[in-house]
Amino acid sequence: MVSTRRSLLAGSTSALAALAARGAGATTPGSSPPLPRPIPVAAPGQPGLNARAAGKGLFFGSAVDDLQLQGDPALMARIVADCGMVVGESSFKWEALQPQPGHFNYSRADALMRFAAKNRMRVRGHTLVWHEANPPWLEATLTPQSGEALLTGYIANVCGHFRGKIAHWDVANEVLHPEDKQPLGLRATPWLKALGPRYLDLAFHAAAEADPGALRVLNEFGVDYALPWQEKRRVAMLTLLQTLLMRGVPVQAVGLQAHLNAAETTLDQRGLARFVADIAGMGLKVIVTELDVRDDGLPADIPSRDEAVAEHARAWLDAVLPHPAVLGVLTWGLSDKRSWLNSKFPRPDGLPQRPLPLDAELRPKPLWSTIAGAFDAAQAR
Ligand code: 9MR
Repeated sequence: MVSTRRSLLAGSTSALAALAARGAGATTPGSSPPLPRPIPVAAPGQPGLNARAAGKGLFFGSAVDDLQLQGDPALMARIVADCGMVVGESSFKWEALQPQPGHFNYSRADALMRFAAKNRMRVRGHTLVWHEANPPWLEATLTPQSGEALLTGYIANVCGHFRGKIAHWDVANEVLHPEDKQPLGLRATPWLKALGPRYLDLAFHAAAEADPGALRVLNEFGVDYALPWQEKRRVAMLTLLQTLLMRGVPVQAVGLQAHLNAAETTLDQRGLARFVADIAGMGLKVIVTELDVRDDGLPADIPSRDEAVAEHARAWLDAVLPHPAVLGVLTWGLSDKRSWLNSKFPRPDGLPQRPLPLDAELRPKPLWSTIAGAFDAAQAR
C-alpha cells in the first residue's frame, strides 16, 4: 500500500531541487550577483491541480474565504485555475446561515454558489452539525425537549435550500473526543448532552431526506499520526462508523481533514493506509477535506521550510491517495496570503506560516508540485 519507491524518487527530486536552489544562491569570485532562488512554477499552459486529478477520476479543491471571494480577484482566478470544487471556509456554518431563530440568511453561501456555478466548480457544504460556529441563541435554546426539532428543522431548511446543487455535505464535524469519556468516544457537545448519540442518526437521516443526492460525510481531524491520542481517535472512528452503519444511519463517507504538522515525526504510513482501508472496507468513501501543513515547529529559512512542508504532505498523501475509495483532495485555502494557522499556532519568530500550495504572491510552491505529482502518480479510478 505504501509507495516507497515513489517516495524515494520524489525525495531525490526534491533533494536535487534543494541543491539547485543552493547552487543558484552561491557566488564565486568575480561572478555576477546571486540569482534569486528558483521557484517551481507551473509552466504556462500546464494543467492545474484539478485537471491533473480529473485525469485519474479524482478532484482537487480548496476552501474559499468570503472576503477573498469579494475582494481578491487575483486569488479567485487562481482558484478557478486549480480547483474543481470549493468549500466555504465559514459561509455555510450555522452562525452564518441562521443568525437569529426563525431567520435564515443565505446571502454569503449563495455568493459562493454563484461563483462556483459561473466557473463550473462543484461545492461542498461545511458543516451542518458542529460544536463551534453556532449562533449564541442556539445553545441558549437547545434542550432535550427542543433539540430534535431544532436540529432536523435546520437541516431540512438548509439542505432544502441547496437541494441538488451540493456535491457533499459535512453532515457532522469533529464529533470525537475520547478524553470526554462519553459513549463511543464522542465529544461532549451541546448536541450530545441534549440528545445523546442519536443526534448523529437524526442529522444524517434529515440530510438524506432533504437532499438525497449530496454525499453525506462525517468529517474529522486528528487521525494522522501514531500519537497515542490520535491512535485512540482512529479506533473510536472505526467503532463509531460500525455502530452507525449497524443502526442504518446513512453515512456515506469520511472526511480526513489532514491538518498536518511538518515538525511531527510519528507519521506512520502503514497505519494510516490501514485506517483508510478499514474505512473503505465498510463500504465508505474517503475525502481529504482540509489539507494544510503547519510549520511553526520549523526554522525560518523559506526554501527548506517549503521543502519540509511538501515532503511531509507527500508522505501523508503517499499513504492515503492510492486507495481507490479516496475521491479527492481539498486544501484549507489555496494561498499562504491567509491561513487560520497564523492565529491558532503563531510561529515563535512572528513570521507567517507557509502551509498551502501557493505563496502569498500566488506563486506555486513545492507543496503545489507535491500535490500535482501525487495526482500524476495516482492510479485511475
Ligand atoms: O478556518 C476557519 C476559521 O476561519 C474559522 O474562524 C473557524 C470557526 O468557524 O473555522 C475554521 O475552519 C475549521 C473548519 O471549519 C473545521 N476544521 C478545522 C478548521 C480550522 O479551525
